[in-house]
Amino acid sequence: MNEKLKQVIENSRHIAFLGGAGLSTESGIPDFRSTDGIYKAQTTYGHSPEVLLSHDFFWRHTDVFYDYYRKFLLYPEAKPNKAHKALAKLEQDGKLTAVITQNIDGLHQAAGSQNVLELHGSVHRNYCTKCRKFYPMEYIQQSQGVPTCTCGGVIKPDVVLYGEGLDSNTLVSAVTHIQRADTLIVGGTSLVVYPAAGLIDYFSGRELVLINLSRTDRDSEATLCVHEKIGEALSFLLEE
Ligand code: CNA
Repeated sequence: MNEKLKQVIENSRHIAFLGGAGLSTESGIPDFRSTDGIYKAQTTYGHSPEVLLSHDFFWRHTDVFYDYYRKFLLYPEAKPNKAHKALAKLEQDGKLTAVITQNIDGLHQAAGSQNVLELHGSVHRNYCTKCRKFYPMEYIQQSQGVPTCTCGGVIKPDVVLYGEGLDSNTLVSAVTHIQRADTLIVGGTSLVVYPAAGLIDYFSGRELVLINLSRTDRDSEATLCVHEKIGEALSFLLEE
């Protein structure tokens, strides 16, 4: 157990958590930058995930987008891991005010977290671009080719694609939680996707903790850096 991490959490009263794809690798969902996910996408489709998951690509090649999306972005069997559960427990204990996530997999909610700010949306919500009717993930999974609504409109995942803006209410709420926090824990993110990565700049509290397998450009600003699997690093919270 990392004693310093334990101490920081014990001494904190208002923790905000900012996370990314690394949170869910221990649930079997690959991230973008440390696995062969990118390689697979590039060799199969001839484009990077950033291109395949862009607004332009969605509208120009909707069928290819959905082929990639179903194979690489939907993980109906994935279950929350120790990291998701530890964060849910910290919230229940009254220490954690918000989970701010770049993930779109819904695993924080599945673990029991209540205040989850999904910066990039969720695969569990999909809407008709014509009449705005909502559809669950299962509908996308089970449909063939381009999923369409009963009204005939094309269905789009409620996921922020590259080239699209983030929901402003979610962003404002994320900034507010970070500004009010005495501790910000950042975990499982390479901190290269903006504006999410820039949210760290709003933090002016005492402890900035980075928990990431690989180094990030912001490591030097942290009061504590933990280069471990985040599920393992936080698992002590589940033993208390
Ligand atoms: P990223 O750029 O793929 O970075 C992930 C980071 O997590 C890397 O630096 C890894 O070293 C680190 N990491 C991997 N596994 C662990 C672990 N077990 N413990 C600690 N660290 C780990 O992902 P970001 O989230 O930074 O990039 C943002 C993109 C990726 C967002 O737009 C996401 O929507 C998108 N994404 C989301 C998911 C998901 O919802 N689960 C999966 C893949 C990509």
